[in-house]
Amino acid sequence: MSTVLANHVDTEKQERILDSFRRWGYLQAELDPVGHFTPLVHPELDHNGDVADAARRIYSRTIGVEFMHIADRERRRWIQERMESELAAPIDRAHVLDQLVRSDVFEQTIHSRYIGTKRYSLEGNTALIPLLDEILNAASENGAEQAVLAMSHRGRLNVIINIVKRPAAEIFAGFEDVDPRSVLGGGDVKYHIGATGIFTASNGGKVRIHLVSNPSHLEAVNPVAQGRTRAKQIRIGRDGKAKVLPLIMHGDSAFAGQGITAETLNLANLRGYTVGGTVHVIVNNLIGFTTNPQDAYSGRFSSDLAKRLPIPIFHVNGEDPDAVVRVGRMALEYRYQFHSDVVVDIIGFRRHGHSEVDDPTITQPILYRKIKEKPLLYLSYAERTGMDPQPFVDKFQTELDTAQKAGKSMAKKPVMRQLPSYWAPFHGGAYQPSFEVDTGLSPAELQRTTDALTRYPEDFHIHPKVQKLLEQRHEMGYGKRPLDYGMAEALAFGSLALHGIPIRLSGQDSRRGTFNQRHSVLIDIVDEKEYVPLCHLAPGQARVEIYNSELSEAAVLGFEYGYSRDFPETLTMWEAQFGDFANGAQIIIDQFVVAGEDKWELLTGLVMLLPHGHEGQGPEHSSARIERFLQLCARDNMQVVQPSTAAQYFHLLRRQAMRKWRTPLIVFTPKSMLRHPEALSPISELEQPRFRTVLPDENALDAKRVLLCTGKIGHELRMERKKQSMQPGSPRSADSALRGVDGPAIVMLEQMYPFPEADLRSTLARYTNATEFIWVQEEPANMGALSFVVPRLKRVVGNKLRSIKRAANATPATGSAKAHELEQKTLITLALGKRQ
Ligand SMILES: Cc1ncc(C[n+]2csc(CCOP(=O)(O)OP(=O)(O)O)c2C)c(N)n1
Repeated sequence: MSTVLANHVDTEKQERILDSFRRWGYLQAELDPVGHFTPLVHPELDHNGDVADAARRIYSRTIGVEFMHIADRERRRWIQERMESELAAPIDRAHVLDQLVRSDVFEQTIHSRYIGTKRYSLEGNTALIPLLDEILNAASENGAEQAVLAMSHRGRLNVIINIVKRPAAEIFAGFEDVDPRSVLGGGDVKYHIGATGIFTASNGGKVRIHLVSNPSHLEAVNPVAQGRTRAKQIRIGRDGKAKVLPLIMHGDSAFAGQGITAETLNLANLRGYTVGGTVHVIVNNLIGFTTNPQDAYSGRFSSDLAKRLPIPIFHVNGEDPDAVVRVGRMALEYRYQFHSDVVVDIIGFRRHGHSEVDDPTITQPILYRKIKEKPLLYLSYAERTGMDPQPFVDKFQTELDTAQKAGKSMAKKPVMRQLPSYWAPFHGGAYQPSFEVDTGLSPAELQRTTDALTRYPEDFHIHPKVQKLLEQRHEMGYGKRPLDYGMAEALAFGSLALHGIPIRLSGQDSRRGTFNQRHSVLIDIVDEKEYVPLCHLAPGQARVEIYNSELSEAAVLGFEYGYSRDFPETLTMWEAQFGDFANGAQIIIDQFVVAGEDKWELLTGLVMLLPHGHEGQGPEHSSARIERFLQLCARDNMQVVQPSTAAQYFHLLRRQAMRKWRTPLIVFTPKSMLRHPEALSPISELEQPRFRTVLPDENALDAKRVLLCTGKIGHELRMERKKQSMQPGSPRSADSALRGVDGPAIVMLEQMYPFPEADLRSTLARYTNATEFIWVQEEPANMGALSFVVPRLKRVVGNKLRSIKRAANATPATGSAKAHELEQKTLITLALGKRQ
């Protein structure tokens, strides 16, 4: 490609000058329409002459591009050539003007007709609309058929009508707040709700747009959008990455400040998470609520964080719509050329306060005096280009008037989205026992799955420990030794995949398993080649993906939530390294997983695997915070479960995948119990029909004291009870087999929510001699399931209920292993009480 500079550069010195501008030119670019952001003086740009002038025109006008940090020469050259050349095709200015009119006039109309209502106007950055329009036009030319968009409040309604192409009447209906009864106690504000629509590109191509629903929590939607994109891409197959484009918009303060931005950028090139490049647009108004940039980010640009990746960052002055459109195309083409993330930082201003009811002159009086003088962008563009905007304005105003009338008369709150057809078989809502399906397998099916799970190629050099493990698993599958959790899980995954249900699991070190329990990926000890038995079960099986994730909780959980949103038929799972770390993803839990159905009527069958249990490993390797999950339970919004045996875990996973009820599943998983004899299961339990919400103690039906518990403590109580009854002098030791066990009954609550009241009632009714019921937990009194289960258990057993637990504490567990043992012993002794 010949460049406009080619004629000027003929000496080495000239080449060096040019290179300086390529490297630093963006620092002197004229990027800020309100002059808040003065160009830097940079000594390496202090040159005169033709080359310097030409280079300055290219690299220091209204576009500033940071790209010299990219090591790959081809990529740098690609950008240079495009920056230094004339445009391949002229910009359709009439179209740009129309876009600007639509963008500006929409805001003005809402402003004047719904005075004092928040909308988070785009004014000051209305060139975002022609930017997105150009990106989508270019995407369509490159084969895009769908785009997943994510954005916060700012300009969202504008994007919904002008880019997603929802009828404006729906937005007006939102401002009229029609049909409030439909959302009593639920729903969400209008600038958070998602929307779908069809964007028609200038080449006639249709791009289906999915604007992701999001919470107020800024940037939290980023990984969700990427997970959704990945699911859509995988569903399509080979051309998925070209056909589905992710496009995420950010506020400048939020992009710089929120940690999840960094976590999400880091997913870009990871094999389990890549989406072939995300287009990021920072809708930069150089302010965050009342905070100036110098208080919001330490670098010069909000976008500096993006330099963690070798990707280009295009800054563009939002008052130069031609430059904006040019950058949009360049960014999009770069994404398609290099399958890379790319950032567009469109710099404008914010015409009003943070919302329209907020007065910005209190905190930025000088800036807002300047802003007051700024003309609307469509007017300045029309003047600069010599076009008459009025016909565009009249046409759009008429459209809006008609839409407002239609919106006012809407009887129902409009639903701005259409779910893809793959959601048709699934449903949410309140739990019904009729949702249940049988999850047991015949011995023949178990053996077939076992064979496939324990096979590997003949020339594979297997680690001796793994070889032994596979041999043991083979014996487990054939009923020659009891099953542990690792094999129960493998059989659940394998049997589901064989029946066409895809599996996706990701988390830190999930391939091997934090506790050395999974071994889903075999590593050849000679060449480190990988072999995944779950992917070689049988021809025609479903896809199985198990990934080690980056060391993040929020972004990875958000990604898997997003994936589950667009792949409801996949058993999608996120695993925490220890459940304690799940609170790093608290925003994703609270705002998406738990509340998505209530706020947006959007379902997920996501599974969260959270290792839990007090094992003397200190305050941060003990608790997945059962109490917090239980506090969030209402209206059957999720399932909270702690399976106490390998077989229960097997049925639980299969139940989640096989039912059509799509509700999140929170599983507290074992650590020390993973291979503990108490938690192993005979293979026959995999042939049983279903997961059981309550496990009775069949050996102690005549007990006077009934202990109710969940998880590891139940096993510990049983072990101690056994030990005591074996001691010389114990009445139990004489004729044990005939009389059942001595001491209290130990009943396991396997599912805490939905609370299995009917199952508990029928189970506990069998203990006809029982005079006392005790809830026993190893967690401190202010944690664990206690405050959730006690009132519910009282409905079943009345006021006979007592509880035994650790004293209330600020942390879940002691830092001393010995102190832990002492505490645990006391707890168990108290619970077992005097010999009966
Ligand atoms: C995680 C989080 N913290 C705080 C807020 C409150 N809040 C809403 S908008 C906003 C300012 C955002 O500034 P910026 O990212 O620059 O976007 P702008 O509103 O200027 O478009 C803040 C602090 C929030 N929504 N989310």
